[in-house]
Amino acid sequence: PHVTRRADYTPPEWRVPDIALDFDLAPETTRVRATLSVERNAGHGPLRLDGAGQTLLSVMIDGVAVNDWRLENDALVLALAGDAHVVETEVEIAPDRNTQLMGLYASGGILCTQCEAEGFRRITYFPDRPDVLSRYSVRMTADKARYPVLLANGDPVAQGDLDDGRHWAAWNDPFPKPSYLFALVAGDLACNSGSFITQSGRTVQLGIWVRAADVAKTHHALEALKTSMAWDERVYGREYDLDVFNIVAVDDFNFGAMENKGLNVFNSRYILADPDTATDYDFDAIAAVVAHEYFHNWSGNRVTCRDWFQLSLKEGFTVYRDQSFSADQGSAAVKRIEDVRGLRAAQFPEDAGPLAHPIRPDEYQEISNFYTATIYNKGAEVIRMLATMLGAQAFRAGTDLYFERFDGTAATCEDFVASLEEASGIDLTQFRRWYSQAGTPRVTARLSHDVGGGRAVLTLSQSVPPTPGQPIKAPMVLPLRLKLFGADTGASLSDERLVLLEDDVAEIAFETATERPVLSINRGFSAPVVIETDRSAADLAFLSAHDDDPFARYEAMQQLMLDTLVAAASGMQADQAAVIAAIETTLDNSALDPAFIAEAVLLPSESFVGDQMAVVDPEAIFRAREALRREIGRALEPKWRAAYDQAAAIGGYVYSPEAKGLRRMKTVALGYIAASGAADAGALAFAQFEAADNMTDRQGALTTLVSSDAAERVAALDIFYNRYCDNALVLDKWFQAQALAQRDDTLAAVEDLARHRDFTLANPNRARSLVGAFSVNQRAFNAASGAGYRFVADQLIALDKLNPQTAAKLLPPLGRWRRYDAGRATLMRAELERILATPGLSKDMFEQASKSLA
Ligand code: B3K
Ligand code: ZN
Repeated sequence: PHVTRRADYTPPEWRVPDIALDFDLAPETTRVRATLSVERNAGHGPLRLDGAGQTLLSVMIDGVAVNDWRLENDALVLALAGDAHVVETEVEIAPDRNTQLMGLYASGGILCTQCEAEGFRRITYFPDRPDVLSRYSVRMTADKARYPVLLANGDPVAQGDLDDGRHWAAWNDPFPKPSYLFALVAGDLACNSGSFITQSGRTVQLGIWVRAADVAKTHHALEALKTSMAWDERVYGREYDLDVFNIVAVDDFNFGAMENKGLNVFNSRYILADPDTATDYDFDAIAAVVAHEYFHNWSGNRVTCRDWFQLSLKEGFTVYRDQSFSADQGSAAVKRIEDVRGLRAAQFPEDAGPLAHPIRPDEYQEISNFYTATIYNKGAEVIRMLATMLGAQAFRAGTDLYFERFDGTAATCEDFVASLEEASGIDLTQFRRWYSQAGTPRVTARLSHDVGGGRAVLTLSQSVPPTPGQPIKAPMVLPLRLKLFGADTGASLSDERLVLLEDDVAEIAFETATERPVLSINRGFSAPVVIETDRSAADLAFLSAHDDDPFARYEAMQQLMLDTLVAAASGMQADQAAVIAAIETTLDNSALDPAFIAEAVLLPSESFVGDQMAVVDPEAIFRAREALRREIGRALEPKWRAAYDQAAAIGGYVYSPEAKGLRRMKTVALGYIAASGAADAGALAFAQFEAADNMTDRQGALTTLVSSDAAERVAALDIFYNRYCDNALVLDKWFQAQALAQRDDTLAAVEDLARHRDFTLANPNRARSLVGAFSVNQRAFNAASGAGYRFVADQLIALDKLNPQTAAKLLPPLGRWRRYDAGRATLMRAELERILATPGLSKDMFEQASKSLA
């Protein structure tokens, strides 16, 4: 396989300052005429234009048709005599046969594009790399009845009707951009429009384009867009730069959304919402993704990436920006808990497995495989650590300098770090290891206390585990926020300190400790590391009740629960009582936000428990967790019922942080009532399901019922299906709920669902809702028979023929074989081998499967 290496970067030989594109659009055959002004930039080589899959019709150089071109690995190679020329090509492509959903494709009658990372080459011949920046002018012609709306990047310039029932539109984007940010859309779309006045007083026209029937579901997204625009002005001083900003929602999309300049294209699941069809989680995710794509206008578009190894330059930073934005819209503590939970669920396992890579990778076979939780979420944690170390003011000075210095260019991670370094005066030499070393650092913390002397010493040590290609690691810079509390009085024994652990081992002395201190460490999750302490169950329970950092409180409770679950799953004595008492204290604390309580009392996931064990035993973990859930449910049943009734008393649906917290609490309480085995649990859940005036309550009840043996289970699934079978996004929830069900028959049910008439691998959301969800259902996926592995491998082999990118994204769970017993490991490896032996396997799948076996 061809490997691309970061060290091999060379500047482009040719620049393309201007490109004019002329599209004659039709789903079966679209003709694309491209006119490139090219200028030699470096070297003496021919002009090499990337391509993939198109039919080349003609080539002209400086207005003259030529035949002395050649195709080399799909690239069009032209020998050019001088240093500046005009190159014109004409090609044909077939959008409605494009099942990969990269390049120009059709989704439900809409023609749309996806170019990041390397999709533009599937549209026309071009140096398809992010450091070639061009001004684009685009003309589109299409049938007016089928495609009344024609959109592209930038600002609209002109439009007109032709006499054959066709019409045309021209758009211009004045900002030079890389090809991955190109977009066009043609379709029968309706618009929810709005406007935003920027800080300098310019009016921007905003449009969210969807099918006419869906316009009513776009208000939340439009509001989120306006809020994001104001937030980026206020927090980063970044103003929008074009006269229009359009968003289009399509049903078939490989990921969440795409930040094309002035024309974002979204997976409809991150735009469409109303209370009947979208959960609170969906509403929050919509605002976060709208904000994320909008923020890319500066962190990604105005300043873009030099090469794809720098992907985290835009993605890590933009995730950090959207996380901060969301934290500002509601409870920052709950947002942090959710983000850390997501990091631990997706990124920590990646960092601990065969696909581990640094946030700035050194090599790739297929760049699509590197849109990972590491690049995005660990990347965001790295930016967060920088913000913590610099402080708000210096961090802002650093980002200002970065935006100013690199505006209009293709930059590197190094450029970003150097800007922060220069603006703050802080030496980030060692910190840069976060960009080059993979693996989650582990920190051991031991606190010793000298009773007479009133002195405490904290000994910290760090190690970074080996990862593929990186057997030995150097110590990282770990910013750890920490504080001591008195075990007897609960008083703060120290101010919070920010300790930078830079060496393998360090000792920190605290002078003020007269009573026995309890350590609160990595408060706010200030560093993305695993902390190992010897704190007792009593100390953890104490912190879960008294710590003044909400994240640390949550964390203490999680650690207490984890210790109990790992012990139980390993056949050791487990202290259920301490967990139950800590939950009770939390439930009783009326000063706490219900949204926080709901997060704090939830047990860690089965997979997270598995991640703590030397060998994952999925059955034992499931049994231990269910047993603990049952005990928590039983012991505190009156409290769960009281919490439930209190939350249920909120009345009609409102979308507010308070109401969301209560709805969350309601479903968490319902889950514990059901876990207790109470005879009326099924009826209670079904009543919630039937009476719900919103999807959060309805889905919460359904999820509870789906994992139960309640008589109401099948009825609820049928009612849900019949009510929503015409709504693809809600039907995804129906598939997903069953794939995640904690039941003995989940695998069989999922195999049936894969044959359901509404199941299709052609739609990525549907594929993920069944196959993706099932493969994170730890117990069902890891059935000792290997049938879960076989099912997923079968689906991925089939999906790879349609859509390699989406298939390859779903492969990593099969690569976790090192974490399991020999029997399961053998079965998983056999499926990986079978995938690798499949004729015509994509390079996406080849890279993932071969690395997973290594
Ligand atoms: N930049 C896109 C992701 C593109 C993924 C290509 N495989 C969305 C985002 O991160 O905002
Ligand atoms: Zn992004």
